Amino acid sequence: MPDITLYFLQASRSIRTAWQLEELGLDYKVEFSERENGKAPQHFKDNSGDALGKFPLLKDGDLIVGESGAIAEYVDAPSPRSLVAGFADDRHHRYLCEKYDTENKLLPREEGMRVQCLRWIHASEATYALHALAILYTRWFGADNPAAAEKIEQGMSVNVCKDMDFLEAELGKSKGKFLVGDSVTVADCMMLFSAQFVLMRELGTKGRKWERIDKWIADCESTESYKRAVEKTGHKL
Ligand SMILES: N[C@@H](CCC(=O)N[C@@H](CS)C(=O)NCC(=O)O)C(=O)O
Repeated sequence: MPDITLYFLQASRSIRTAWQLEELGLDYKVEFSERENGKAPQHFKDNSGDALGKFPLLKDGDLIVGESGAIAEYVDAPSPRSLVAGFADDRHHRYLCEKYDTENKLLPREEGMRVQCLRWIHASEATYALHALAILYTRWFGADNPAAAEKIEQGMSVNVCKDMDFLEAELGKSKGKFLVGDSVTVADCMMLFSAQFVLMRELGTKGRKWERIDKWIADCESTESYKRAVEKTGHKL
């Protein structure tokens, strides 16, 4: 069994990683911290051994992997060598080269689905979190200039609504109840937190509702693996 430790900050993207580890049935330890004044406590950052002090953080033996998207690719993706033609179906080679998603459960082997999943890994941060955080930070730091803050929020909410419309439309196209088909993939594991974050804090949503997104969130939260991740880590939104 691998020697995996997940540094888990309460109410954070860390749940993305815990859910993937549960999906893959991996054994892992959790180093958990509540937030203090909304932040990760300094001692937790220091203990994690990573200078940036952001979570999730995964330790696999001596290796430290930061960034939830990079952790997803590290855990789920085969190493580049196993993508080389002729090696992909070699069971022995797969056993040696693919890190932990040896069955291609979370990152499908089929190219179209794989590309979709990779897109969602990156979109969860570079598009969805980016637009939502611009609004959150404006609310936090723009209080002394309410007119400018309002202008930024109105401007960014156009992006957020477009993002959510896109997610809604993609869910409509999926052949199953999850984002990329009828079983959980890394796309769901990465995107769930982003969508919950936008909706719960009403970051640019302008009072709108997205029915398919609401149903998908409920379906994700009802999976046994997600429930186990929440129970094991103590995650609360
Ligand atoms: N892009 C990074 C973002 C990591 C991040 O900002 N995590 C926040 C929690 S969601 C954090 O650790 N904050 C602690 C702090 O700023 O004190 C990722 O996806 O892992």
